[in-house]
Amino acid sequence: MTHDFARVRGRSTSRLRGVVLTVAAGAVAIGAAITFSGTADAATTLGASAAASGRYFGTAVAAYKLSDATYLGILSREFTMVTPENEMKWDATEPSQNTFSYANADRIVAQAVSQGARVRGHALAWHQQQPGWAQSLSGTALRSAMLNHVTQVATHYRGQIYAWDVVNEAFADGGSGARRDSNLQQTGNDWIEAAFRAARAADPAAKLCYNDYNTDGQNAKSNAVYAMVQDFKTRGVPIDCVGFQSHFNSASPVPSDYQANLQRFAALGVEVQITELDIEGSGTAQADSYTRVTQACLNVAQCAGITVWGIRDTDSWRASGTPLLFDGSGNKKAAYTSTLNTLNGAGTSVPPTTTPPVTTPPTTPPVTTPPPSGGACSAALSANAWTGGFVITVKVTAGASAVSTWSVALTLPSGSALTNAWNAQATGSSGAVQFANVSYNGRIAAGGSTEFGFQGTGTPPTAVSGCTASLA
Ligand code: G2I
Repeated sequence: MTHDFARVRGRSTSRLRGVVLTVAAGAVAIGAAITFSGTADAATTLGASAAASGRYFGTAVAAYKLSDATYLGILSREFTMVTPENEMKWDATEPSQNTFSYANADRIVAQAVSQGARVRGHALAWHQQQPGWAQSLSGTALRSAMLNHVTQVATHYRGQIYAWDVVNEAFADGGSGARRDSNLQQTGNDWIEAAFRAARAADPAAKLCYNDYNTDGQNAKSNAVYAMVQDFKTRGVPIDCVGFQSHFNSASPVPSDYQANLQRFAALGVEVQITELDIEGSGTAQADSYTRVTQACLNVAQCAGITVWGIRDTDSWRASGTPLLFDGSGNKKAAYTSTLNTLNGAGTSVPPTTTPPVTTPPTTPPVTTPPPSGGACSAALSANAWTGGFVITVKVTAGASAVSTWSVALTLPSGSALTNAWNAQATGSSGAVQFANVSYNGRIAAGGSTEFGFQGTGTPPTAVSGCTASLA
């Protein structure tokens, strides 16, 4: 099977640098008068710049390139979300029926964890890159095999995935608005919702996305996806996000209604994500297109982040179109600079509203601890909990001065355990735990904020016990 994009796609300067102030939640402990001037520097990496508005900036990653020092250097410096380019696909993870192969995907997940990035899982059910044994199945046998695949893979990565592309590219191109005719579609029109239900049961904390291409503007195909998402929301089929691949070139430029299209999906109550961005071209034209896409995401509160489909042009699935942000030598292109600058203009944009990734209503209402005024930093916690587990988002806010490092302390209830964290380095997994900044989010401008999160089993904590920071 081939992929047809041809048609539509086509400082503050402080004299007290290093001073550490500790502020207990709800109680202010601040030293004598400290004076500051100036404002924080703009962030200098894609990930840090996106984090300033609560978003991520990701890339597709190939496991076999992790031994390339240039590649690994850019990956770990710039990106806060990682998508395995091929390693989580059906042919890679289940080469023989019921025999699972996770080594390459696990390497990518381990790299993501080591650099404090999150992972987008891609993809559980797709008509392409199916193993031969699945291609030869049909009907009930294929349906069962597909659902078993979804269950097994989502279970293997339970608690480690920010969002799964549960179903990829299930709609036909062109004006029909029909489902793509595939072996999966032939198992019955309800195959998509069956896949989403299986994924939710296997990993209740992962956001579940539908992902497609040629749906980046309003057209017959995106209208059909829209109708499906609306229907799923109405009937309670678990779906949390829609991925817009955003593969662009001169034949298929960034649609004029790109932002409006993202916004209309967001209005359905799903998060929107730009999942596979690449834009063929060079120079200013390419840079301007990247600006448009980036600004569109920043302008839509529910746009959680942007993932580019590879690091250097030479890493791209369509390398000849030089569609990425770094050249073959790993140098930053004009498109990189325009993207970074656009992200850095985002300081005042509204952070995305997150959809609770849970099937059952939260058993613990969101709890916040009031930010202590005048402290070095404060931290506010919100919880989404379900029977047996929870996801916590913590907003760390700098006080009247910029900070360069921070740490948040809290105590997990007895019997609860931390399973993983993102945008922070965790110490401890039960009882008293601490979360320190990672390389790209230590610096917070005066009055600014950043977010990190963690996941655990048992019952959620309801408050932070303190926030400590070094002044910048
Ligand atoms: O086609 C671009 C993307 C469209 N949306 C879904 C994505 O999953 C898709 O990614 C591409 C990968 O970038 C390619 O790397 O999916 C292709 C397969 O449909 C990937 O190509 C495959 C080649 O077809 C294989 O021959 C090769 O063994 O990559 C494999 C690993 O390099």
